[in-house]
Amino acid sequence: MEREELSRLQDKRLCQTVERVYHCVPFYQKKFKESGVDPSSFKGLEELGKLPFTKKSDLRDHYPFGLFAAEMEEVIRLHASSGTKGKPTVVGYTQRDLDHWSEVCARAIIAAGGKLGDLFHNAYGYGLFTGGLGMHYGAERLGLTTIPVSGGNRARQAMLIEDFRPRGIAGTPSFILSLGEAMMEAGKKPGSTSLEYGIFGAEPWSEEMRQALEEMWGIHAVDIYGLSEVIGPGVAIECWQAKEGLHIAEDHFLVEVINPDTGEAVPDGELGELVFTTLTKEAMPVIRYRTGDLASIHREPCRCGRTHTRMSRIKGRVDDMLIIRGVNVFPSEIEPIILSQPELAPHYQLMVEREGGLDRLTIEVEVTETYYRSVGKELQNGQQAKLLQNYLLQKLRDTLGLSAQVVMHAPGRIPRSEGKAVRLIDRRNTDTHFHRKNKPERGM
Ligand code: DLL
Repeated sequence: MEREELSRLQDKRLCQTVERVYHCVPFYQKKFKESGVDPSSFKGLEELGKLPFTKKSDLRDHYPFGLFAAEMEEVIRLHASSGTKGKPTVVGYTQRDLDHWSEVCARAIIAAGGKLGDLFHNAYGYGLFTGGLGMHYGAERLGLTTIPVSGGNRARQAMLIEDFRPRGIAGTPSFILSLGEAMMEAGKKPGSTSLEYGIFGAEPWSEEMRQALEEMWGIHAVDIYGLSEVIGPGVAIECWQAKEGLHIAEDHFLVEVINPDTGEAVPDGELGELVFTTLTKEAMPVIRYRTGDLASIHREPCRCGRTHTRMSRIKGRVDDMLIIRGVNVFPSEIEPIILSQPELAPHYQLMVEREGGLDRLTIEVEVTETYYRSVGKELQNGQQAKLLQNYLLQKLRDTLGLSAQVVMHAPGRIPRSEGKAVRLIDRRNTDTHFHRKNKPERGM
């Protein structure tokens, strides 16, 4: 769609959404009145900045259905995300919402290289998590032979891939990586399966991880982004042709990027917090929803021909930034350094502890089988292992200015993910493991 036509459509849909939430959701009515927004004279896109932000805490405060803008008889599906603690965030869908969601997910699969006749192995978790059912309905909408495998049970998944011969696969990058590993352990080659493309997201991952997945499976690996509060997967997707940013389904989701501290818009190309306004949702539209996800956007058309705005990979979440001895770092910045080290496997965990008022970071990494065979029991204290450890520490210092501890483990010692990987273990406020947000069940 040409940009002008798209803007007209967004304008119209924004006004409809503003009317809807004002009349159907007391929370928005109150917020609009406080912000001086009168839907009957609201001018659409040019006045977007006048609308109040919606935060995750607003969803929690109105748990479970307080922000719904449709009668319960019209709401035919619920999903929820577990969040950090306490009650989950609940979202609802009307039949039309499900139709739109299927459409954006179908588009996403096409952008990733999917086509009619494909078998599609869907390893996102089915359940309250949006990943499984979201991609499932998208694949069916496209007419693909959809295999609802869900997460977990790697050996069985490996067998099904060999026997059914799917062309496409979807799942969290960490799970698909460990699935490939399970195949190799069983003496099979993930690189010689029928798979040609993979749709990976729901957790942060890096270019280096893409390379690892593409090499392991011999596929195109593309990044898919989304969040339950906005719809689920399908908010944005890379195209297999360029893999240069994720195309946002802008006819359904209006994007802004703001400075998380001031709430002001940041210029295109600059990193900030993504904010989305849904344009077609009926059951639970959101107005200027602050995602907490950090990315940048750019608006030039892609070489694949798509005209929609693209967003960068997610760099991290606003609340995931670590401050280690005065150095700000996102967990996602550490991944490329680990993955660029051929002696290390692409599995890691970060542990933050507080000691004497200072935060201390320990990076737990795993060595490859080949490397392990060459150093054997000397992994903890041997000369060769020490060299590798020092090299890694030096790289962290040079690239990120970060001082951390590195602990090296034998192959298989870092827990494998079945859904969203738990990369960060935060022990600053508690003795028990407290996983900030990426609880495994969220992505199962
Ligand atoms: O993770 C929806 C989804 C399912 C997206 C399958 C892609 C594929 P939630 O469980 O609500 O929804 O979690 C949303 O996950 O705010 C981001 O922090 C993170 N996230 C999602 N996709 C990506 C991605 C689904 N491609 C939260 N890269 C979001 C980095 C991602 N982070």
